[in-house]
Amino acid sequence: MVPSDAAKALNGDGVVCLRRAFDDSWLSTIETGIADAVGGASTDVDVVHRDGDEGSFSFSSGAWNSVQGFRSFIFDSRLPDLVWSLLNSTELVLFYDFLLIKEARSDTASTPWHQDHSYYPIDGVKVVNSWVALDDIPVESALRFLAGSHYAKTLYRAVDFDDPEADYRHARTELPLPQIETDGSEVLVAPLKAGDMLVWWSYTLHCAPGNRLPSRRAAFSVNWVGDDVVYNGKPALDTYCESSLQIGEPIICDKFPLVRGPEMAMGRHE
Ligand SMILES: O=C(O)CCC(=O)C(=O)O
Repeated sequence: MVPSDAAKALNGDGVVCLRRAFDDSWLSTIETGIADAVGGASTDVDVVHRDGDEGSFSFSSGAWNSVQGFRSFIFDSRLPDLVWSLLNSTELVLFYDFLLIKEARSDTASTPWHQDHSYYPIDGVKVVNSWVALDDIPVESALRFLAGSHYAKTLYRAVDFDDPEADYRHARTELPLPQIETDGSEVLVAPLKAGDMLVWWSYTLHCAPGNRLPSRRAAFSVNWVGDDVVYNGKPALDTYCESSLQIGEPIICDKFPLVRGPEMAMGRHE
């Protein structure tokens, strides 16, 4: 279902771009979900308007259970099969969804360099972010990735998105981020069309500029874990935690459901 070289690119670079992964009809389903989420169905929506910016940026996390459009996209589209085919895992577990809208001219809504994994209370390396562009995104406002930065499985200090110089309250390692872009490392970036999907490992370092363009720049991402992942109970945002989970155990539960796995295969009717 995915180009044969996609897994190779993901494993080598830490990120891969799947062009035209979703058609307009699935994008409309997500847009319906966005209207519901910002209209109150998501209990975890933030709208931020920074002084000096014309546009706001908003985000919502972990809303799939209460937002029908998100749920339908996550469970009924080809998303789980695409991701599962890249994960090299006997299981595919839904971790959380994330909506990020950078309105036109939200100039300062930049995303600092970070690794998603620095924020998670889990151990394991089969953890991916599948990030779907909802608008055409030129290079100017596109995500940047540090090529191969997932490879060493080094976990860097979590940064505070509002103030990259501040200590993040869920920090769990003192290893500071390297000086990216000034040390000659290769930074990957690509312009995207609405419906293109990026998939990257949770250890891959990435960042994005604010949106200086006169049009919206939005994405809906779904984060997944595989069969090597266990809960470690370290402090993290509520979205990533579940108090009933045992340390050292897999995270499968109502909040983080199993979406693909061997025991879900149908038996043959004799
Ligand atoms: O889209 C962006 O600007 C940031 C997305 C991101 O860094 C993430 O989802 O981890």
